[in-house]
Amino acid sequence: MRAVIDTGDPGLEEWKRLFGQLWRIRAFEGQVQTLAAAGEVPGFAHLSTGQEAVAVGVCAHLGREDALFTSHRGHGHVLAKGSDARAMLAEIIGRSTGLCQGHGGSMHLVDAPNGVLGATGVVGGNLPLAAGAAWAAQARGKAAISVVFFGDGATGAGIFHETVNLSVLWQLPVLFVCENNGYAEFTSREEHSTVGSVRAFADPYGMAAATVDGNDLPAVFEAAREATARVRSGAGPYLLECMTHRMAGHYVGDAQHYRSREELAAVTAKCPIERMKRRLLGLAVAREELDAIGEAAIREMAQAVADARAGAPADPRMALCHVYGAPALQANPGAGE
Ligand SMILES: Cc1ncc(C[n+]2csc(CCOP(=O)(O)OP(=O)(O)O)c2C)c(N)n1
Ligand SMILES: [Mg+2]
Repeated sequence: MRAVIDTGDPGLEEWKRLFGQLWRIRAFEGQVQTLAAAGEVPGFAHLSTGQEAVAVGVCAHLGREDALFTSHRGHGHVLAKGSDARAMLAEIIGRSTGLCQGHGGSMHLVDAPNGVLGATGVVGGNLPLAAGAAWAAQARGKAAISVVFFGDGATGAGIFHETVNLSVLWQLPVLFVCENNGYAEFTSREEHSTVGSVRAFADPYGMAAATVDGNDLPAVFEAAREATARVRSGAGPYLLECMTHRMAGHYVGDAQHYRSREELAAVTAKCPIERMKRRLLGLAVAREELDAIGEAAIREMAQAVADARAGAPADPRMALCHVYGAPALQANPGAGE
């Protein structure tokens, strides 16, 4: 933690708060896992267990006015940005009290008043949207920046390269945060790409970039502090590659036959929460205080599930509202025959 304390250290109370944020994401997704296993989550649920330090370390530097875009693995990012856990859970289990009135679900969380302009299940689909929001901020002369979280697999999509090229050309205020967990679904990075480091993709485009240990909260915090400050200053886009590991399967229910027991044990040993706990213990924070922070997060999320469940189910008659098509087209396709 020393290096961080020397440069922009937010102080012990803030580190404890951020440790609590790691726990809030872990506890939130623990609830999602239980709900999904019980069949209460329509569609797939992808957990970010093991990757929480990226969400917390980056979002610590964002305000509500900054735009955030995320992927199919986005619960942690949205929570760390400050969205309401109850409304998120209600969305995930299809309640009308959800962030999107239950129309979007786990992979399509949107909370515009909080700057969460969207999650998407289309791998790489969030990248040009983030550049668009950055372009809008630039055109309006606003200080806000745009941040997009995506996986290493998304860099195989052409749209990643198109977006980076234009972002550098137009010097857009966009921060690309790649969570490099070494897998795209069930395929390891070695099996699907000849380019090991995602950071290397920045060089030919002349984009500033850094790679950081994504399981080390203070390291991510410091790297993101530099990256966001640079993007805010008008110096153009930035790529922050966070090396991390997903401790769970690709989705809830993935038996992970493609990973050895040894690999899973090694990944579990790198848990970002345990790591931060050791750091804080080293700074003489009492074990009891840290345990209480985790327990409070678990209680908060259990209550959030109860609150979410109390909401009315999304009304199927509303399914075609808030879409681009005119309501008349949705009412009765057979009319006029
Ligand atoms: C355009 C598109 N192609 C394929 C898929 C199927 N798919 C869902 S997740 C995924 C892997 C994504 O890997 P990565 O970007 O590394 O994210 P991670 O799941 O590791 O967080 C794929 C190929 C999709 N959703 N969208
Ligand atoms: Mg990946």
